[in-house]
Amino acid sequence: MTTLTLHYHPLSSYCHKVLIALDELAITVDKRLLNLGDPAERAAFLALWPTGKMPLLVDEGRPIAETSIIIEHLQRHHASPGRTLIPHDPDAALQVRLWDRLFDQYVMTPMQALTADLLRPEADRDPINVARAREGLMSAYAWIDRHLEGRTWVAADAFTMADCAAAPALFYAVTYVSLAPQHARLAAYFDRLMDHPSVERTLDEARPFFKYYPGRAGLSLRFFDPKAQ
Ligand SMILES: N[C@@H](CCC(=O)N[C@@H](CS)C(=O)NCC(=O)O)C(=O)O
Repeated sequence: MTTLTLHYHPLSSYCHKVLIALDELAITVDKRLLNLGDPAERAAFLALWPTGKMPLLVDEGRPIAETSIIIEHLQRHHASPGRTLIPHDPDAALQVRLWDRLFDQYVMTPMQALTADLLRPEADRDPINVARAREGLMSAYAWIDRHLEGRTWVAADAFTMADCAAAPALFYAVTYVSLAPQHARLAAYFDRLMDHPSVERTLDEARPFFKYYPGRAGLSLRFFDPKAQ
């Protein structure tokens, strides 16, 4: 019987990061769908973890927060034999942590700012913030594209925690700022991520919820067909 509970929402990019990791490490968890729009649920979740950010893993009653820490915890204590997302070599592991951080800070953060702006009433939208977030994504695309020269995965020869971060960050980011022709390596990496089985399964699970995603107009038909809704 699993001792693990994951508080999550199927549309959340950071939740996707952990769901992909769980799939890669072949770990089963009890999933609890969180509705932070419900005041009672939000209050109960804040009592469990004060930042109110999801996902949150609860391991035998102990809250484990922050996606990179959650994945390291899962790797250390629950990974199935032979499954790994963080290399044993300390320097190689540092590269994985670096690229995990880079995707969180420089792709997830501007992407989340663009979603947050869309969720605001029209009068409260902030074009300066939006322009800054879009520029941030364009700049990140350029340096990630350069880094990908000669690489299959972003931080090591194998799929790692950094790719778990990259997949949802890029999946949602391209709905706001598409990849330009000069980002051919990044576009090929994006396709590799989207075709990777753990990513595919995670996105398949989210599919029924994409109709609620504020940036759904930018989703490709592969993931969301407005006519089929
Ligand atoms: N640094 C956090 C970020 C988590 C995060 O931003 N989660 C978003 C969902 S993708 C969230 O909980 N948003 C709800 C809110 O801010 O109220 C992590 O890595 O876990």
